[in-house]
Amino acid sequence: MTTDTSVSTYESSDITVLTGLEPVRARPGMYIGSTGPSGLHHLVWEVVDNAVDEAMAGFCDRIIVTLLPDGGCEVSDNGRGIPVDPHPMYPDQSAAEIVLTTLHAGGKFGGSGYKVSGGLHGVGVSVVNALSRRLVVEICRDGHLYSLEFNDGGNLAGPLTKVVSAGATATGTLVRFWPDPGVFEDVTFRAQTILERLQVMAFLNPGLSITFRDTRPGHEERVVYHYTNGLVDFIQHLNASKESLFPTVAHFGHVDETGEVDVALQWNSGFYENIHSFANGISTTEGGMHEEGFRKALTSVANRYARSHGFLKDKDDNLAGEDIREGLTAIVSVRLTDPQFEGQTKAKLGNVAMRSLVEKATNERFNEWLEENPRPAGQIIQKAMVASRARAAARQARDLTRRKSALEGAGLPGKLVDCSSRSPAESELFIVEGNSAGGSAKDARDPRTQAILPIRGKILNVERSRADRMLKNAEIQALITAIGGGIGEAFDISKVRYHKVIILADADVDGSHIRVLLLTFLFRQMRSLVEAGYVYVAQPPLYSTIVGKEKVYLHDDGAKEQFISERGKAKLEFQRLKGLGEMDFSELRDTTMDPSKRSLLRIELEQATIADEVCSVLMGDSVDARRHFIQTNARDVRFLDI
Ligand code: 0RA
Repeated sequence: MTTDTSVSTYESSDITVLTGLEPVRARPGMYIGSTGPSGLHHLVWEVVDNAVDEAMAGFCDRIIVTLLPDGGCEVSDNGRGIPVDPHPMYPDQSAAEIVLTTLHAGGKFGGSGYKVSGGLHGVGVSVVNALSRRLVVEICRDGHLYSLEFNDGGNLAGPLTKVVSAGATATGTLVRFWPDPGVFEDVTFRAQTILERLQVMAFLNPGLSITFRDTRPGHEERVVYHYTNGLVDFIQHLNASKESLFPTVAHFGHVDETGEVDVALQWNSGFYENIHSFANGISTTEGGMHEEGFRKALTSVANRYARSHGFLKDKDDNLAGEDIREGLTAIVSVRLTDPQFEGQTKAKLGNVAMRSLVEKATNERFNEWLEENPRPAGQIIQKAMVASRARAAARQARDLTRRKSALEGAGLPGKLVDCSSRSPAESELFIVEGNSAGGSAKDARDPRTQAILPIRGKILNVERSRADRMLKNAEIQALITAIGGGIGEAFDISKVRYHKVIILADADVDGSHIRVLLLTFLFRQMRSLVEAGYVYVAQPPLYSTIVGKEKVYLHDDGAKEQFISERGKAKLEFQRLKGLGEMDFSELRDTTMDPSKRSLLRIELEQATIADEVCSVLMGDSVDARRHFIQTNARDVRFLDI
């Protein structure tokens, strides 16, 4: 409330009506999520989705995405080409102009649109135009090459021009755009982000060839994704770093009047389930109706098979879904006319019809597959039965821990030095390697908001152990009780006691190993903690130097080089810091713990499939896969950092 008593008059001239593409520039976040890196890449997805729509409709089999030397991005396809004839309702505008300047005009334009369409927000390529400082479209159609150009967020630079006569049969669209630096925090595209997405699109659209070319100086590379076996290739790719239980991949599909579904699945010898679902080519990371139908049918088909083939006797309980899904890798991809995306991140499919479609397909076709493949079928059931026994043992171990902690009183691990605040939003848990460092951290902390959990050396590798063994491990138990949200499918983020869980380990090789073990545990057992952005890695500095009377800490070699270059000629001596254990409490506080001085790395889950793969490669059984990964990614700082 203010005490301002001035009366404001409201006139029609005060009301601003946003026309054309103005609303997009006024609120970019509403159309592309954010103006950060994710929003920037959204522009690429929007254009590529249009081209993929053209492929899904059966008119295009080649897409080329090129990052240009001057920072632009070009997407070309050999589809029908955006129509160029005058629009019946707006005779002085070409259809292409309308598609590029009108919201929601995209591929559905003209009524004879597609059966299905990607484009998460359905806003189309006009949004890309609105958020670009320049955009050029070239269209091959009717034997001609047309060109159309826009500046400064979608202002037409001139009318559609017929450039030359192309080959009589060639058709296609090329969109070249330069994101507006006035809109985006940073207009630099990241090749890896684009590659990962293009690969998934190629898996979901068998036969479609997607080429990525980075022609920016210093970045040069060219990659072609082209899979003839679609989801089967996808599953083999996901399981490549794992030991599969049997060589075949089950693959089936079904079409009815509500849409179409395509499912592929295989099991590996690991303990985690790995289900990825898609709707119209969009990753539904929050699941939804299609996943629900799949899980339900999978459980009932497996139980029916187990009973009819004597694996389960009359007196035995049914196998639980989670036991059947142990080690499962599956892709469920549906296509439908009007997808409803719900959930926190709009990544959950809400169309009820998809539940029965997928359930029916899985019930019928997966059952057939089991009957036709008795050896793998037996292996699947046997693995589920072992998982079921292990789960019973794990329950016992958990009950035992609960009783034990109940006897101990508060129920928190004895080693935890808790903070006094009871508000998770301001509380931080430092997981600290080694007891001596734990001691310094205890002295360096702010006791109100910072808690310390010292752990002894390397925790158990959860990638290679089942839940029962995991729960018997004292370090793991302490972590679970300290964090407070439980584990696995039952993990409840609302019960978590800290909104920052910070891993504090040395900057050396052993420290890296501990970080990876802890991150593997958190990713596998508390995934929503990672997804919520609650997991951090502290970055203790590698070097210190004295300037005058002040001690300056430098995080890594890069920071050291920069520091030297900024002081041209001063004589500097650097001390290499050895480890957390050798820092006294004031050093630890100033470099790593004090929120006003420290630098933390937040762990982000960019793509669950990639994270899963990295976990299995680095922590799983295949030594060859690990060696290959380390050799190929040794210079990728993303993986060095985590
Ligand atoms: C509107 C209508 C038609 C195709 C397209 C748009 C179209 C858009 C893009 C964007 C990138 N590549 C594209 N390819 C096609 C249908 C055209 C027809 O019926 O001939």
